[in-house]
Amino acid sequence: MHAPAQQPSASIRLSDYRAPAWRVGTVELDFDLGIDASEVLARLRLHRDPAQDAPLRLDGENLQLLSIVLDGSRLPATAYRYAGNVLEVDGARDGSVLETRVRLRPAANTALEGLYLSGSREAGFLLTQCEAEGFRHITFFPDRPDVLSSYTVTLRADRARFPVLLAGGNSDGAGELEGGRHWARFVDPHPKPSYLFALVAGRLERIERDYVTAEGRAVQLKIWAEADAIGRCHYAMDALERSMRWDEQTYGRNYDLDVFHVVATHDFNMGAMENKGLNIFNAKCLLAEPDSTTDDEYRHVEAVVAHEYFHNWSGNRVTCRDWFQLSLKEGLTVFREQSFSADMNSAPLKRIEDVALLRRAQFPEDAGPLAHPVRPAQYSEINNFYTATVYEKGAELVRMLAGALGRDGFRCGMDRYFERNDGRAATLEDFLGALGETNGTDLTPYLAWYAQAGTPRLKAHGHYDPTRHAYTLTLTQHTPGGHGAEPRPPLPIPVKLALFTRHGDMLPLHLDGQTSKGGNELVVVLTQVEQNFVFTNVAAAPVPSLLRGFSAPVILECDYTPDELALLLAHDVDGFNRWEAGQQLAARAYEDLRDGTTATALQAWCDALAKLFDNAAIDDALLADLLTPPGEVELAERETAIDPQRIHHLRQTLQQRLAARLGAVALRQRYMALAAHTNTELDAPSQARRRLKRRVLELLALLDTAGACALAATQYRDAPGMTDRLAALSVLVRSDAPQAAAALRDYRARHAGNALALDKWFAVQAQLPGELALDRVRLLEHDAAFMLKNPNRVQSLLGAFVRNNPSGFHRVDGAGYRLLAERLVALDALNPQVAARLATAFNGWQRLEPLRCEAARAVIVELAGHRGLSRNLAEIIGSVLNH
Ligand code: B3K
Ligand code: ZN
Repeated sequence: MHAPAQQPSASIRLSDYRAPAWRVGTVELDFDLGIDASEVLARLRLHRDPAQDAPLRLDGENLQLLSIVLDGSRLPATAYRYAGNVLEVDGARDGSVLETRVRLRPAANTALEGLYLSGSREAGFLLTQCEAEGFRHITFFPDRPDVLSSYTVTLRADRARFPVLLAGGNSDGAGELEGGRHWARFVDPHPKPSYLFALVAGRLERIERDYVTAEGRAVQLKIWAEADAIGRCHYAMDALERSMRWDEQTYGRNYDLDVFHVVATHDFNMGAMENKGLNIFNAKCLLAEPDSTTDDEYRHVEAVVAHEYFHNWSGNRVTCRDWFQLSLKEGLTVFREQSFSADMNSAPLKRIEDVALLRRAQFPEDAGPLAHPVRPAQYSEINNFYTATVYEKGAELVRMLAGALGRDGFRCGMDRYFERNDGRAATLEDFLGALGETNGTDLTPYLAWYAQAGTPRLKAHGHYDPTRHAYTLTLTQHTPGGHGAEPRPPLPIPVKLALFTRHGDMLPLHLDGQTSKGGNELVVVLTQVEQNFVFTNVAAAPVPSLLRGFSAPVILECDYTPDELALLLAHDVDGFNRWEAGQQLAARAYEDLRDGTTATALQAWCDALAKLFDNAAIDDALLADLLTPPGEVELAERETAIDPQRIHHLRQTLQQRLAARLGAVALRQRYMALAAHTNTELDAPSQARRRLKRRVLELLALLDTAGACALAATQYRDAPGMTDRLAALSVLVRSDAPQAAAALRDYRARHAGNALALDKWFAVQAQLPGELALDRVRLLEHDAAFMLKNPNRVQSLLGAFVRNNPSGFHRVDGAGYRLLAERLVALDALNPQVAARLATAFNGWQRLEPLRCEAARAVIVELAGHRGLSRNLAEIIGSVLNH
């Protein structure tokens, strides 16, 4: 099962896809549930593909087989073989019924895949996680997404220990059994793949709400959580209702069962899971209340609730043929969630947040050894492909398609896609086909985006001809990297653009050779390696605003002067591009500092922001984002020999210069004005004020540390909610302030019983910049509340350290790398999925400066040689090392 990293593990290839030789029409599952041991009886009605002559082979991992019965006869040991995670059965025919009985050990399942225990043996509850291949840890089955079956599930358990019994689908009866036991049955009328199966059993409380769909179906919405958490589920209920209405109005999609269950658990490998009719959520993506949840987390809860709900159509009713098509459901559902969140909140801020995430998480992935296409061609462990590329870049590709078709065209195409593929396991070709055909457009050129890794570079060069009053924009594309010599055809790149006068006004656009649309913004699509676009009637050399709204996931290289960027920062009406101009200018300013060159960009950046700082018309939240330069990870992407501590230092200096330009007096005044409105309301202006207040305090801390820390200590003490409390705590900790220790003690005592709040206590300390971080992390690992077994806790301490704290993790002595490697080995034995995700922090080590590069290499080589690594971790380490 566990292959050492040096040996290439068997790869699954897209090109090897074959339709299943055996399908399962109906499944009846009977669970006899217990914490230490559970038994599963599965009754499968089998259908054979007459075109294939293959024996019946079912997936099954770590299953203790108790009995096997085919068409009513118990099979002798000679009639089946269970080896290498496959059960092969002789004598099955089309229409045969196979019954297997297996025993599972939920409490011993630390991988949190299949059936497992959340929480303690005494008080915890049982639940399942099946995507991608967890169902084979529950019973023998053709565990692949193109086998769709009708499920009837019966749960039996002790009533006192498991008062609540839930499975996906509609309720189909419940009752008492002898000996204090009870049962409940669920029937799902919609055939589904095995990865969407789920059950939950234990002591849970619920809140509920009646909902009537646009089509008139009465639905009970029920959110379940442990007693101490149920009071924090009301925000998620509201978000769920908003999501359901939005999908009805925007896509005409209605919910399709009588009940929709949502369950919160503290033990979960990822954010949440869209199981049919029974979504299961990591508590951190569901629970929310002012005292322990920040504004960012509130928005995240809303987004994840929406994402999982939207999967009911994009993923569940229309599912994926195979896991190579994962982005068909994930990219599309992220895009749907992004549109929803933009409608519920501020659209430009949402766009800024999403592009910042893409750059922080996906661009580095796409530039390093873990790069893969949105539709990968092969994999060893599918759980390693739930990546920023499949999700976030995948969403960008859907956004380009939606943009190409326009609002109505996209909606018609989506209607066609859902109708034509309802109840089917589809491919990306089905998706592009439906969208294109409805609109009489051939979208197949966009398939190239799905097939190649790497972030394309788009060069833009403008030339103004004063005699012809013509402005020629030359666009050139190039996608670097790629393993081997695969051809890299030009991609269709939609570039939304506008032209500005030197006074900051937008020009009406006349694109040569095209009937003018008469507007002052348009989209040109680059389809060749290089193309010229000529604009006429341009009175003077303009400043182009390119890739507005981030119309394609590329890196734009444009020879702007600092003044031109400052002009866009001051005047662009596209909120995203305004921010983007500021980011580009800040990056130039950073380079000025780094290279000791003339500080024109630095000056222009500071001057432009000083003006905006005094501009009352600008939104507080946008201003906060404008006052934030690109993050350390993003700045590192511009370097060749990366020294993360130097980058941290330079970025701090950059912000210090900005703070000095704004001035301590002005910063303090603005802080006081914002602090006068302190509340815990979630309306946009209140959230925006908190966001700006935090940024202003952070900037002040770089200028007048003692003064800012005094303000922070007061803010910490008086904070009515978590956003203000955590912001203040973070400023104190990061400034290494004398007040930090007391605040940390207070926080710890105040939130001792709240795991999610405690996670933030670990995370804020793991992000101490520089050399101080490692010792703090080591110390915190000995804290009684630290557990390697809990993914959220691992993420809050180790994840925050290795991923969000480059200057702390990348110590020149390599101690950060050694700590990570040691913890990975321990973690891998418990939970391979979490270990593998953490290990991606080694991505990009080849581009570190020589000392760190060598230190990292030595550690990774040693780790790769470790015997008995899981397939998950081995694949990541192998890829990181070998490419
Ligand atoms: N589909 C799940 C992710 C499953 C991850 C499996 N390792 C959550 C989501 O994207 O909605
Ligand atoms: Zn998803």
